[in-house]
Amino acid sequence: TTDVVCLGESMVTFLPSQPGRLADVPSFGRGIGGAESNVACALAAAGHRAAWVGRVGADGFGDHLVETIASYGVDTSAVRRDPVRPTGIYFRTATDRGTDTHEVAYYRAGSAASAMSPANVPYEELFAGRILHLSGITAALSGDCLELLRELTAARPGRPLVSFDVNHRPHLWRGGDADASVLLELARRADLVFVGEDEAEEAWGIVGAEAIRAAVPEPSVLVVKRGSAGATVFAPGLRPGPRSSIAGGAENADTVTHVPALRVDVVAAVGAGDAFAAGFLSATLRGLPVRDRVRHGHLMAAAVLTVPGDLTEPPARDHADRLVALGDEAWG
Ligand code: KDG
Repeated sequence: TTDVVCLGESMVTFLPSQPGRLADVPSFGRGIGGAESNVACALAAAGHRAAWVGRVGADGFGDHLVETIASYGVDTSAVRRDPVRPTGIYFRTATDRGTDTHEVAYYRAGSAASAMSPANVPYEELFAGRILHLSGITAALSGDCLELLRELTAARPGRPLVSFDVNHRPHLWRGGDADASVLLELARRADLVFVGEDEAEEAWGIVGAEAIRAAVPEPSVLVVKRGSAGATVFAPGLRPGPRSSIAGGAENADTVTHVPALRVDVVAAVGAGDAFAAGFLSATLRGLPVRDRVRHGHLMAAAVLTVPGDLTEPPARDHADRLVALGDEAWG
């Protein structure tokens, strides 16, 4: 069986040849992006069975996405092709220090992926994994996409564990019918939620990890990411074994675990959240203790933070395990 099925829009990404304003960049190199396929690629690279389900155009960019994502070992057999709508693309800028805000120019309105809806996705494939990984980006693409996320997060028999990365993208919510408060509703319906402290404040006006937990009490496991300060996990008494350990035991009160991040020289932050989710999910599938789940997340994120693109080869599993096992003094 598949370990993790990821659903979302992937795009061909254009990375600038030099830092500076978008208006001044002379040329761009091609990469791929898409938060959920990034998670699938990182999971596959880490040795898990991962699938990506999306919708691309019947065009060369769609071919490129499917071929590249498949080359990571991801199962792309359930990807749908839209005969009319194009594959989404986006451009972004880089800054010299890598940490400043980037300009992002999306060309994805009316894309093939924005036409995903409860009527045209392959449910059997979506529910075939142990975990279904979704993100708030999809909710912003169209009314149909939002409906789809509501469908997929609804409690129903046979639904796999739902992992939800809030992924608030302010650009995408401008001018739409819905607003980012729906991300709170979706987060409450998931079993495992990833959210940045900064995005919770930006999207919901909720400040601090404890307040986020109070607003999102339902998911068994809530991971609040706090940038270079690390991450805080709220989870009711984790038990061993992948499924039960994700679902936790509702009878137990939350345990709260803070895990410092690694210090790295950031080249580009894009993709780091996806890598973190992949590391956390990978360690969860392996039934590792919560601290080590976060450390695996931090390790995968650190690798992506040091490259300009969304994806990089993760450290080999035994290497990652050795780094995760280092004492607290190494982890800050
Ligand atoms: O997490 C990285 C993504 O943000 C990037 O690949 C592009 O999916 C993307 C988006 O919608 O922002």
